[in-house]
Amino acid sequence: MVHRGIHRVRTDFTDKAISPQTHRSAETTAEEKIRRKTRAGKLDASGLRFGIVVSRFNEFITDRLLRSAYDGLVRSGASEDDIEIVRVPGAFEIPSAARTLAETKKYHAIVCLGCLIRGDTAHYDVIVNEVTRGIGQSAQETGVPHAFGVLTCENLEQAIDRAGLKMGNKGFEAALATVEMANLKEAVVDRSSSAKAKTKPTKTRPGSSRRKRKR
Ligand code: INI
Repeated sequence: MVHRGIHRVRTDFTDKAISPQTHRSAETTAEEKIRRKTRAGKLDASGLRFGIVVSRFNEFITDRLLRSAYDGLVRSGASEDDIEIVRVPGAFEIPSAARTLAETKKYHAIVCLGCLIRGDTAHYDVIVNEVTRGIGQSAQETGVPHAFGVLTCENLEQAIDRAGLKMGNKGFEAALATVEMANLKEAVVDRSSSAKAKTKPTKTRPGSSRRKRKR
């Protein structure tokens, strides 16, 4: 209702459907429902085993990616004994080494690190496509999460920026992505097996040497 140009603010909410409190609690309920239904992997690497595949080409950059990825895993709780590092000549060789590691089923996740710089090679695009496809294919066909920490840059400056300068460190990001995805897989597998068995699930571990995660 308007009184001489003054909009009266309604405070006598009797209609519960539109009161701000009701609206807010409906929103909270929806958020709460979504939150409860959502699965996301924790950033907890304790008890998980990781393979890191790192290429030697552009070593000045890939060494920085490696150090940061290693740091990311350890700081997330991974034991240094549970991290295996494999070196390959160039980015092109990353997918096959990653697949070899993944197929052993000893690792919960694989971190792939490399650096491709367009200026260095005429066949840059071919290698980029092959590496991307190969890593994705290895992840999908083995069921082991792989992180893509392969820089694809126009020039050396861009690579430096992504290996610890202006753009953070993609090695660190890749490491955290594997931790999250390994935990997500565990959460989803636990959930589906518990739905089938209707009993409390036990944690699944790749390989025969399972061990309980430290809590
Ligand atoms: N490998 C890289 O990791 N980065 C590059 O920029 C690169 N360039 O520029 O050629 C590169 N080439 C090597 C390639 O990955 C293979 O190791 C090589 O072709 C042998 O198979």
